[in-house]
Amino acid sequence: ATTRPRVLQYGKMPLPQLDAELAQAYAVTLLSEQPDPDRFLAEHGAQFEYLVTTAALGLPARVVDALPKLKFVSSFGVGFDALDKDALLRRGARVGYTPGVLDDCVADMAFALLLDATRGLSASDRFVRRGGWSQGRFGIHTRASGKRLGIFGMGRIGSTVARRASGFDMDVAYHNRRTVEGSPHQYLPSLLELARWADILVITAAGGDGTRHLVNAEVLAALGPQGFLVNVARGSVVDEAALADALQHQRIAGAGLDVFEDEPRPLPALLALDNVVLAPHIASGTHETRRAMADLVLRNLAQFIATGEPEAEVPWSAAQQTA
Ligand code: 8YV
Repeated sequence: ATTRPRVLQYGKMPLPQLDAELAQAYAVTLLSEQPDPDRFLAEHGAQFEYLVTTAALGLPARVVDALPKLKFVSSFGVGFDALDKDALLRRGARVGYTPGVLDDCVADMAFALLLDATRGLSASDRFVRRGGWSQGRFGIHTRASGKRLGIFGMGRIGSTVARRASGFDMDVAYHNRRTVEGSPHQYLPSLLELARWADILVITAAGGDGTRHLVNAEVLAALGPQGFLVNVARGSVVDEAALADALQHQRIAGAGLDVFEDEPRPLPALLALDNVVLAPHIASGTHETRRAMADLVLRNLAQFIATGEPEAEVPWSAAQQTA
């Protein structure tokens, strides 16, 4: 029998089947199950060239620095803000990820949150369950169709959200680091102007230092008391304390959030509010999409091992620097 390549798996995958498939194809060590992970790394770190992680777990510098032979990281997810870029570049390790295959489900979730927040669907469910219906009426809410939809971050996911919006007769404008060539939508040169223009602001921008807290108290004030915020990107893009304050004092009308600054701990102030819908980072969490992401994680790893070129590589990955 041929020996299977060694793989260090940083933690459990968001699709249990993938844990089994990795263990079948590779000699896998699950780092999170080691009695003392740091000691394991110190003693055995030099044995591993390949590592598997997820966008949510990320990869800290401490781990990269303990893997002197690391060549390739296959990450489950499209976000790469939690992978330590500097440590990986120093190591010369390349990084595969899973863009494209989750756009539809993330855009679907943006619309689910948008419709829920504007129509009060989750609040209405709580109302029915607590027997409120037999006591009185549920309040009236806000129409979603025909509204102005502002999209912050016009990448693959943002443009999929924009396509959905046309079915709701929405007017779409966007803000992005740069204008997107060929986009039929109006570009607004600042996030503040987009917030001022929009009835509903959807965040589909990358996380990381470049977007940290860009949605702040000023942007929320510009969105205004009739405005709604939807975030399916990263919690770090929004100043969550400022958002909770704006929701509490009705400086915006409502919000739908799939992501938070400190997951899995949404700011406690949010839990008490009826005008915000809270989801536990599930936008990509469908059988179909998680399967497609798992397949790409496996293909990236197998192809890197076989050819030295993964199918999909993060923009700053080592090879791209020299390309
Ligand atoms: C994943 C995500 O559910 O793709 C991403 O960047 O945040 C989600 O799709 C998550 O990363 C799984 O760990």
